[in-house]
Amino acid sequence: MGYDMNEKTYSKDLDLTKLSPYGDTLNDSKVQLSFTLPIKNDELGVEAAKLLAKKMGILDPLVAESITLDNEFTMYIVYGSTSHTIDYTKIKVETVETDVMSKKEIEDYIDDNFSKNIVVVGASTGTDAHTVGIDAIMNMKGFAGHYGIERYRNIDAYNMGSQVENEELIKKALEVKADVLLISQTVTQKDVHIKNLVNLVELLEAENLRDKFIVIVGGPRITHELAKELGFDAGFGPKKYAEDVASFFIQELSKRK
Ligand code: B12
Repeated sequence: MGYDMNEKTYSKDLDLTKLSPYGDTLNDSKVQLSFTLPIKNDELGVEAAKLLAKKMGILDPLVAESITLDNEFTMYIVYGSTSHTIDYTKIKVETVETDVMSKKEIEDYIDDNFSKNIVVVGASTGTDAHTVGIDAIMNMKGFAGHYGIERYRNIDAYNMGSQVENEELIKKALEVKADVLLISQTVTQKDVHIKNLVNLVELLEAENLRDKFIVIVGGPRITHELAKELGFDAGFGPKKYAEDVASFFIQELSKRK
């Protein structure tokens, strides 16, 4: 039953068509969730949290913590078993399909395939004030051991920072003759990112500029599938770095030459 230490494999009790969380043992379906309710921290609140968890399909919910945030707000941590499973064998995810190269390979590829430096303009756009994502991709020092594209010897990178209007980004892109636009979007509340991203594509199309640039979006809730749906060339989410996006855009630029 469960993980076999000798075989270093899971036993046949693991059914990937009915995948459920592993807590203490295989298939026990244990989960932990936390949420805040706009009520005071008392017995009634604990019961409310438990009932809500049951409605979410959590069996035998245990309210392990109720934390007072202020007089009218309480945060709950609830343990229990989910009553749901998913069929892992049927999952399909649309991802960017390019060979990811190292920084050196990317620089060599640019030398071999282009007669000039690649020009990239990036920003966190609209009302979005989060800079860490775009900095992770673009800044010299990079992120988590991955240098940003500013450090690539044959990429000219312009990082415009945050809260940059789409019009401003396009203006800069034209001014520096950009090949690639990198957009970062972190705040997704009330779908503000969708409106802003669609607005960028519409502005580019209205000016007949859409095909002039490779347009890429990234952020914690961005998927390649969403990006394509919105009219972008690619989308990158968490655990993606400068090499991932640079590998994509140099190969794409090369295809379009
Ligand atoms: C730091 C932070 C802030 C700072 C930002 C400072 C700064 N200079 O950036 C401040 C305090 C300003 C802030 C403000 C707000 N924040 Co804030 N913030 C965060 C926090 C704690 C960390 C974000 C971060 O830096 N992550 C690290 C980077 C490296 O990760 P990343 O962005 O995902 O980037 C990676 C990938 O996504 C990808 N990537 C990202 N961009 C791009 C672009 C391209 C082209 C590519 C290829 C890849 C790529 O590559 C990166 C490396 O792998 C998160 C919570 C959390 N722990 O994540 C909340 C969080 C993002 N914030 C949130 C919110 C709601 C806000 C506010 C609205 C709060 C408020 N009510 O005022 C405001 C919004 C202000 C605004 N107008 O934008 C929510 C967003 C929820 C949502 N999805 O909408 C979060 C998730 C917190 C939460 N749990 O509620 N925030």
